Amino acid sequence: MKEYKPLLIHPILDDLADPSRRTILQTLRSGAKSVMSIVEQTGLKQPNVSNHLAKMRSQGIVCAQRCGKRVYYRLSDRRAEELLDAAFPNQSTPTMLPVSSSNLDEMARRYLQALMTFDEDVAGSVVAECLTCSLSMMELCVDIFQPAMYHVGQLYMEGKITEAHEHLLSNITANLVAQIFHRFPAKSYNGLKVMLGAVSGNRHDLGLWMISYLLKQEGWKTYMLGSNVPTQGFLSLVRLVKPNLVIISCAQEEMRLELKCLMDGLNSFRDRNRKKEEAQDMKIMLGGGYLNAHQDVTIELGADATSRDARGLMQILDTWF
Ligand code: B12
Repeated sequence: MKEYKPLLIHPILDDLADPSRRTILQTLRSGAKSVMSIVEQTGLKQPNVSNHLAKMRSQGIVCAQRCGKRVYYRLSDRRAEELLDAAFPNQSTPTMLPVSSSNLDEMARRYLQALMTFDEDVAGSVVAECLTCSLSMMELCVDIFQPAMYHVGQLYMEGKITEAHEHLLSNITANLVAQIFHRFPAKSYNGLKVMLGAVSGNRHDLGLWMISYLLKQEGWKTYMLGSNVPTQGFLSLVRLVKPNLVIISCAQEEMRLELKCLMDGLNSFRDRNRKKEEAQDMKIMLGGGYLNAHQDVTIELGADATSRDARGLMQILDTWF
């Protein structure tokens, strides 16, 4: 005779009988959400949603994850998703994607879609999902945010969004980058100093912020000057701090003259230092949109290296330090 194992009744089945919980669980089928976005999507009152989420969390049906100031809720396991699929077969469930390079593209597409709602909460929920899939800070920056922002540039060029949209979307992304940074442990100080800045006139500093956070995580002491740094001020800070590495970002050809001034100043500073034998050598890297399109300029201006993205930059640093 065949032996049947007793079926464990998942607590989610009780919850499906309650209309509010059913609505909340249905909303979570499309991925992690904050309380506010559940409230917006379901029309339920916020205390009601919070109450149900707290109870379902204690029963292990949903789990919570903090991303910056917000907490995102998602279905706790595959079984809960399967039960919901069985209960509502007509509505497809976008399943939680395991991390693999093939679905990083899909996540990037979803992040871009979320950005296009112009809603920080919605974009945050995709990032929360990426975190629950254990994406690294590097993957989030280079494989999710960067392609999405490049696409934003494309939409701007095609006249589909305005410069104000560009501002909003880069601020949403910059804010999320700053928030996720605190989710990853940083190594202890490695004894190395890096100064980062965008050449005078260049207001594009999102990529630099990513690099700055990634280096901090690796134990570097960072001096992040941000966007549009006046050349003379940049040079005097380099003389004062004497970093081991200077990272300069330049997005457009129009800034080439300023970039040359900055590079000439940095090169004469390190030539003087090289004559003093006790002074440490300082490496200089150039990058950003302009250098990505004109890599030869790196050598021409006397920098040591360039890279198309933060991942390549880290690989070069591994060989230097
Ligand atoms: C967001 C954005 C803005 C924001 C910037 C906000 C901010 N705080 O950064 C705002 C709205 C201010 C802006 C303004 C302008 N922008 Co704009 N902007 C963009 C956009 C859409 C995304 C840039 C971005 O954040 N990318 C994501 C980051 C992660 O990528 P990244 O910068 O390339 O950085 C990575 C790598 O390059 C590398 N890297 C970066 N720096 C360094 C340094 C070193 C040493 C190394 C090794 C590597 C490295 O690592 C980073 C991480 O992996 C781009 C589109 C694009 N294709 O880049 C246009 C883009 C750069 N902008 C452009 C233009 C024309 C402008 C404006 C003139 C008008 C406009 N479109 O609004 C002004 C100019 C302002 C100025 N004086 O600088 C053009 C430039 C074209 C060109 N080549 O001349 C682009 C390409 C859009 C386009 N297709 O028209 N912009």
